[in-house]
Amino acid sequence: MSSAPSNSDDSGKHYRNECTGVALETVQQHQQPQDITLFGSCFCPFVQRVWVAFEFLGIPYKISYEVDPYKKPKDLLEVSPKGLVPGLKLHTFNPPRALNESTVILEYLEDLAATTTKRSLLPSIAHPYARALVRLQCDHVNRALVPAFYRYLQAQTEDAQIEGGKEFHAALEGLVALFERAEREILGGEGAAGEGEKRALAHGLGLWVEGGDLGYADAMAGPWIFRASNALKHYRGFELPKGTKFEAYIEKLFNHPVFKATCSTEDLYIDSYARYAFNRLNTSQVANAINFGRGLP
Ligand SMILES: N[C@@H](CCC(=O)N[C@@H](CS)C(=O)NCC(=O)O)C(=O)O
Repeated sequence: MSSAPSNSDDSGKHYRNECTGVALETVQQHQQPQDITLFGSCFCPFVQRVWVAFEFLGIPYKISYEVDPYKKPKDLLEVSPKGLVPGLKLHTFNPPRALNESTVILEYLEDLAATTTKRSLLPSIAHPYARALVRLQCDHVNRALVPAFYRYLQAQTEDAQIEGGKEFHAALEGLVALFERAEREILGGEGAAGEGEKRALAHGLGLWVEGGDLGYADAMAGPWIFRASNALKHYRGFELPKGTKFEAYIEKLFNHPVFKATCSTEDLYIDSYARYAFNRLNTSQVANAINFGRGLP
């Protein structure tokens, strides 16, 4: 773990306004008008989880990616009352309607896909217990992993950084324990007979399980795990946990074509997270909530 940064180490890097790399190509492919417009910012992990869902579920969208949520432009406030990205504008209504909150948007996209593209990031509705296990994973991501990420990145003293590193590491291990539980309880033992049935049961359990595809919890957690591999690594010397299965999971997640399609190059995240790493004043609503011990917005 690196020593605490002092303000003189702060190069003053500003957050970016435009995607780079593969994410930029994906943005360019989604500029035609569609029933849904996604309002986003290139660095935002809450946006990325929604973007991954659009891509995986095959729901047509237009992306408006240069939104600056710190400047609160009028068209963002129209779709997201607190001026936070992501926001959706739904043009099938007249006048258009809107949705905000990444977790709510994810559920909306799942419901929409159920009757349109017939794709899903969750286990089948015929397996309510498996769906509940995935929701437990997501609950953990939102209540433990995400706040731990920001607490760690914003920690300024050496002690607080050591504590933050432990907390974030424990949150990752907690997620792994929940992945293992789902694998054991849904796919282990006498549960599944043939290969076909196993594949059907694995659906929605995510990339952790053998033969699994991207799942709901991967979309929920992936953006922070990715930023741990670049921003946390750069500013805090953080290394993702070792171990064959965890490393294989990371490899599958970061190289999944849908996840990759929403990733910019690492420098974008490193620059965009400097303001968190040096805990600059009024960095964001999330940063303020962490500094004042409040729940995240
Ligand atoms: N709870 C929201 C959080 C979204 C959020 O905090 N987005 C950040 C960008 S990563 C934002 O818009 N910040 C603007 C601000 O802090 O004013 C969600 O899940 O959608």
